[in-house]
Amino acid sequence: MKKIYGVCPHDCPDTCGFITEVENGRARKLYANPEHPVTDGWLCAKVRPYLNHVYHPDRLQYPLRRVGEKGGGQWQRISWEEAIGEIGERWWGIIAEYGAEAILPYSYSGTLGLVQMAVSSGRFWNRLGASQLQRAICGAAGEFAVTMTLGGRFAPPYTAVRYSKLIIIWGHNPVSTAPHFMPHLAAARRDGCRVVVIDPRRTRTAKQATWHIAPKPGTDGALALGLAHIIVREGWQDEAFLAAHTVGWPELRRRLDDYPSQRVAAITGLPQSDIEKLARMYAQTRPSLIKFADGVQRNPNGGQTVRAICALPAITGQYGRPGGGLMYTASDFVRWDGEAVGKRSQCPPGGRRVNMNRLGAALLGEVSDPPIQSLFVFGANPAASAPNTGQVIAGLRRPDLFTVVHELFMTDTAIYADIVLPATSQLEQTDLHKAYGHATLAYNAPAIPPPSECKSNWQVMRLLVAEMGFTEPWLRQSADEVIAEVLAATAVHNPALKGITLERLQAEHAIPLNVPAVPLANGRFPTPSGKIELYSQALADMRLDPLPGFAGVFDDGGVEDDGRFPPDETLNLISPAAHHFVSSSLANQAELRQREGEPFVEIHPDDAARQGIVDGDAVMVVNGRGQCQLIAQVTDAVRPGVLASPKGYWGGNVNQTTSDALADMAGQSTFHSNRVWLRKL
Ligand SMILES: Nc1nc2c(c(=O)[nH]1)N[C@H]1C(S)=C(S)[C@@H](COP(=O)(O)OP(=O)(O)OC[C@H]3O[C@@H](n4cnc5c(=O)[nH]c(N)nc54)[C@H](O)[C@@H]3O)O[C@H]1N2
Ligand SMILES: Nc1nc2c(c(=O)[nH]1)N[C@H]1C(S)=C(S)[C@@H](COP(=O)(O)OP(=O)(O)OC[C@H]3O[C@@H](n4cnc5c(=O)[nH]c(N)nc54)[C@H](O)[C@@H]3O)O[C@H]1N2
Ligand code: SF4
Ligand SMILES: [Mo]
Repeated sequence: MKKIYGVCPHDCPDTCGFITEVENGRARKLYANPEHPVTDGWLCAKVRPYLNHVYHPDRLQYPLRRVGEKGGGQWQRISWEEAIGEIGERWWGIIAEYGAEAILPYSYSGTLGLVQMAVSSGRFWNRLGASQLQRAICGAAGEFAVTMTLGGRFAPPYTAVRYSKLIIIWGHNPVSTAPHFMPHLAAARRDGCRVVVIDPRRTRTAKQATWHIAPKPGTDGALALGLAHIIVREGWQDEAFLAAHTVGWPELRRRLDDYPSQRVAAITGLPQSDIEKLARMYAQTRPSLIKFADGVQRNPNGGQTVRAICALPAITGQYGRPGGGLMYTASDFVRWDGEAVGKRSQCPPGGRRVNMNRLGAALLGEVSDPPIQSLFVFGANPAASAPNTGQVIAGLRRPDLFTVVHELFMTDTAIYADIVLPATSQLEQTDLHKAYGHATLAYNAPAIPPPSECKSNWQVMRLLVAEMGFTEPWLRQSADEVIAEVLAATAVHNPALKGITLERLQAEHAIPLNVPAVPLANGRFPTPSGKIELYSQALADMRLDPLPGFAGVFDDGGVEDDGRFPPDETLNLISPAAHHFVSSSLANQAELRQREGEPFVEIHPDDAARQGIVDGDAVMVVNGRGQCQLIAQVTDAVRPGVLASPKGYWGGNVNQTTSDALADMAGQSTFHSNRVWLRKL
């Protein structure tokens, strides 16, 4: 019996360490690494039964070539040589006719590993001169807004909440999406810390809160500015902190005149008294922490919403205080050396950027000169997880598009491929993971041999490298060589990595980074001015509003004004994280799918009554983009006018209806700003 140390590869801030017990090449048990500082000996409900995922009978085993129509489901087994040879032949033809930019790689969150995601999405494609993917589906606006305001993303550790007296969890559902934060929150509550959750839906997290506040979706920017307005009206702001550590306070202060609580109540749909009460509570309780993730910024006003939220701890002087400030992500304690990851300087000029949120439109002609003639998907499932999937699927059906999908399973996307390649699971590959929820680095050693003919992303890249005739040594390294090189290159300019080597990671498995326990405590913010930029000249230069603001939220539902969609029956469908899946990953596990239940939609009793809908009815959510059949759950867990249905189900989900419009910053997705109509079936 061998014990192999690994890392959970999924898109989750906790990035747990786990141990696989292996006997005769077969994994017998998988459980939490008891020594991992954040995992603390337990795994979430999704990953506890992970061996069912690894040994799932539906795992793809061999390369496949489509026979018959696209999406027809008929396949022929081929060898790797044939598969790679066919890809090369098609690509040479496309490159000769259109240039390499006609090839688009599409990868995102199947794994968050350095080698199997970051480097596999960079080096080969840069060398090829392919189109670049603008990776904006998840938190682009929030990341950009935090960086423009504070200079980077430096969340305190989960343990910091032991000092907090008030925690506002804003548009974030950590019970499901950051489970290892919850024991720390529970301990803080036992010590008398109050917990406020701001979410249009009574989530699992909201159920554990002292107070749940349910604004209309997308209006949080106005709420944050309204809170600031009250704080200033009452003179509760920390002028000394503002003077020492911010730029643009006078300008922002004037902007706040536009957000009196009466107006904010009308925008957010909250009682004015609740807004007043929250402002008092936030300003008068110290230390106070605001924790948010990316759900709150998936709307047209997402970037400015996050700017407005970031202003609050500045106005109350809470940055840099133990238990105070902002807990977003810890991603910027280490940023991998870009040149080591992507080798840009040794490649042809970068290809044009294609926004992943516009995949359907791009495939259908929005991107031309050259048109996209080949799509290579790995570690992603856009036919289920991208917005406006009707368009994505219409694009994938294009007869002249050559699509390759590298996957563990025959996903909603893979069924439209010309060539399907079988991928390894995390237990069968080597990788290095930094977490986005905490400052730990962890090494994933392969525990078992790949089943049949499965290959890792990096192995496939190396096959493509050979096929395309590239000879650079950095395209031919082993996974460990890649890790050692990127670590060393990053450590040169980042003291957080001091003394951390590949050898140490292999021996110790998970190593905490050398970072301060209380980030930003020295009062230096890595912005151009060295201060918190309430007013951002950089944003002004980009012709964006330099001050946090609220521009409103609107989605037309993609409808024509043809009478089928009465305006007064509009509902806003939000589609948050499922408890038992990670996006569409793991949603094909029978046990997890059963626990999540049949695809459902939460409907407020008032909205249900208007349509004669009762609990358990089959209903349709529909708009001009598409439709999706769901089971009605009639519940006051959502506010009137709001529907909620989890993301990630296979076989046609709510993304048939979601919008592929982009938000105010960084090309961000706007999933939660989705106007739909409800029909009883
Ligand atoms: N179990 C599980 N865990 C996951 C994932 C998963 O799919 N399942 N996905 C992972 C990924 S990819 C990510 S990015 C993170 C996301 O982590 P979170 O941001 O915590 O997850 P979401 O459910 O997307 O959004 C959080 C909450 O925002 C609420 N919300 C939606 N619109 C608004 C709004 O306008 N205002 C406010 N105040 N609230 C709003 C939703 O109701 C939801 O409860 O989670 C990761 N972890
Ligand atoms: N309606 C709605 N939709 C959303 C969201 C929302 O809030 N609402 N949230 C969005 C967010 S935050 C995100 S991050 C995206 C996520 O969207 P995607 O990044 O597309 O994530 P998944 O749908 O989980 O698909 C990941 C796929 O990668 C495969 N995979 C896993 N490991 C590997 C590997 O090592 N190699 C290869 N080749 N494949 C692998 C898995 O089998 C899985 O099919 O979804 C977005 N979609
Ligand atoms: S999904 Fe998150 S909580 Fe679950 S094992 Fe992976 S990292 Fe840990
Ligand atoms: Mo995400």
